[in-house]
Amino acid sequence: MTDTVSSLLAEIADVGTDLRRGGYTRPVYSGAELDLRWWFCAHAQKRGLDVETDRNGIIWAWHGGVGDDAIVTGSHLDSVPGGGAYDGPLGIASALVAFDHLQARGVSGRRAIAVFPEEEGSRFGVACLGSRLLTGAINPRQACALTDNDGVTFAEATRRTGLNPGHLGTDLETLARIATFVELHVEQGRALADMDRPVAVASSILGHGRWRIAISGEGNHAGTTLMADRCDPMVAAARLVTEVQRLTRGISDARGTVGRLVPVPGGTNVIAARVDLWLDVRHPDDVTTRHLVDEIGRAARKLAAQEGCTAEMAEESFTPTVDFDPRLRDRIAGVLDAAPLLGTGAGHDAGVLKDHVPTAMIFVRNPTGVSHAPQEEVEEADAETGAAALAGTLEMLLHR
Ligand code: HGY
Ligand code: MN
Ligand code: MN
Repeated sequence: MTDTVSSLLAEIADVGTDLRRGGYTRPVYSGAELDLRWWFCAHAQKRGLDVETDRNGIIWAWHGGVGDDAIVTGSHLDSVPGGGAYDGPLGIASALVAFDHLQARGVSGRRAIAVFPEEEGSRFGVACLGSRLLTGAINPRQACALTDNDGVTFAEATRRTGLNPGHLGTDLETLARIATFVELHVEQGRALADMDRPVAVASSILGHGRWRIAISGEGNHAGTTLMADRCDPMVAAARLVTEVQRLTRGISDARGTVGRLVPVPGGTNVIAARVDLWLDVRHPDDVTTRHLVDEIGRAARKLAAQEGCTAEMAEESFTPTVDFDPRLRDRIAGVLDAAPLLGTGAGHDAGVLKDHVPTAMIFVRNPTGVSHAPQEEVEEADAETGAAALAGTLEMLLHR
């Protein structure tokens, strides 16, 4: 096989391009993401891997047949709206090239590549939905009821891909097959660029959660409603966004983001009846995260009341801070030329799997440090270095 990580990524460079936002918009089970799933399966079959899609929509490509005690790598193919080319696909392309290296070196041992659906939670609102279903971290009935912006449920989207939503849920048999899971991912920051190193091994993942805040007021006509007669949720929402920034800035190392705000009904000449906004809060200490979110909830209710509105907040997902197993972490750093250890503020399926199977991550240098935007970057040489590092890691684990 003569594929390189860059040549593989070049094959999908036109899939899911977003001309309005820039970058890529590849929601789970959309045409674009289904095209990427097909692309991956074709490459896996070309390599003689046994390919199956499990009942949670996770694709598994097996070397050495389906069975226990497998060394597994993988990542995701779905993206955020207007995302970069590497967040997810770099891990998948690197896994294919790493398998080629192992094949060329005659390395035996059962291994697999996994592609997890809805890692970003961009379509149905819950991040790492596939790995949460696999591990039982989300109730399948709750997952089935999740809806996208068009009101399509996750159950219906699952059904349209040929899977039975009634079969979604914990899959201990599949989990038991994984001896170790290692995910390669583009670094979502500039630490490696500043260190002038190509790869790092993950030490931790920041705890993070998502909360939906609905601010309800009185929808009315923009021209016939005097300013004194308004209960305008958009005004309360605007003040809340700056209050999130002020409260979060008061806590070192906390991150608070409102990246999505949807007025209902959303007309230029209409005072909104309701504004839905989504809050993303992260901090190394989960108790601090909870306290900050509680403060933001109180601020939301207070700011809403000032405008004659009401505010309700609901948690959509929460993932506690993850510290990767130091022994596995250090074993991998050892075979990667004493690669630096790096914490990350970004969530990953590896973070969900960590409490169920031995799990690790490898990060590849991103010269811009930007992610979840078109400016995300990985240089060709680093991409190949990353795949070689993954191959070396998998070989070490296969010869454990
Ligand atoms: O949101 C995250 O941290 C990840 O990119 N899903
Ligand atoms: Mn990712
Ligand atoms: Mn991401």
